[in-house]
Amino acid sequence: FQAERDLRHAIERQEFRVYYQPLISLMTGQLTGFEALVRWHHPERGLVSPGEFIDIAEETGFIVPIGFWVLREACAQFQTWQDTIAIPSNLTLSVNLSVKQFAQPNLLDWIDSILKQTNIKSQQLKLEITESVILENTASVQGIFNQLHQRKILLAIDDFGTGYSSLSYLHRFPMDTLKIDRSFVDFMTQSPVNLGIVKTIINLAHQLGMSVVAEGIETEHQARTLQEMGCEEGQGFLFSKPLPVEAATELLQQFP
Ligand code: G
Ligand code: G
Ligand code: MN
Ligand code: NA
Repeated sequence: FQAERDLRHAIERQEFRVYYQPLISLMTGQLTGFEALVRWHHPERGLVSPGEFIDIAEETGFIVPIGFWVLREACAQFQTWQDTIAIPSNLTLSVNLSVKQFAQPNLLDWIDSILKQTNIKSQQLKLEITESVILENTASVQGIFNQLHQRKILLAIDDFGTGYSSLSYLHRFPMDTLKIDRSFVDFMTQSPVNLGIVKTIINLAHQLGMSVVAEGIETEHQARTLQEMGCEEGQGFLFSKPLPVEAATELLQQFP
């Protein structure tokens, strides 16, 4: 298995799929949106998860076409759902953007053209960015964030707690949502001190005007604890794994 060699042709050979993981309101239990997560159906290897190829895709730069393919595919699917099922207008679609995509001079044109082609309202699109994006090139990234914010596209900081960003400088960026990394959701239940740390992150995020999503929720206890601390949304195996498009469609059809 040579990921680098095989990645080169994976897009044209239509080997990528987008899976959709539900986000749930911890307050009401309602579906609030989906996160688009790429999967690779390798002809010999079968289903390859991003953990096995995202780093190589980043290093080789293939993440740029892959990332834009995912954005376009997920937006097109969202449009299909809007056209065929009466999905709530406040449902959001979250898509991950890599550092390498941020370095593309035509990033905003790409996003604009995808939104235009698919008729998705900018308020329904949430772009997930890791802390490394902010650390990479603060000045130009700030300009791009401001432009996305002007378009009313939502911005989320992903995997919060695993990198180096601090809440004290996050306030300089127009972030709408902070996603607490799943390692913190585990860590939280290990001691009262750890619980206090997570509580502090949630409170500070709220002070800075951000909503909070907790990732990797696997137990009712974790969900209840986070809900009591004011965390708005959750994502994790307790609610649902990332779903292939057919299963996500079924879920939406059951939506009240
Ligand atoms: O879905 P899974 O938990 O296996 O994803 C593993 C990692 O791959 C996560 O950190 C996730 O953010 C990342 N990932 C999944 N899909 C995409 C994508 O379309 N673009 C980027 N840049 N990262 C993705
Ligand atoms: O880094 P990012 O948040 O984009 O990645 C989300 C990844 O986390 C997905 O690949 C998904 O498969 C994985 N994931 C989602 N929910 C859970 C969970 O409850 N437990 C674990 N272990 N992984 C999860
Ligand atoms: Mn993510
Ligand atoms: Na994450």
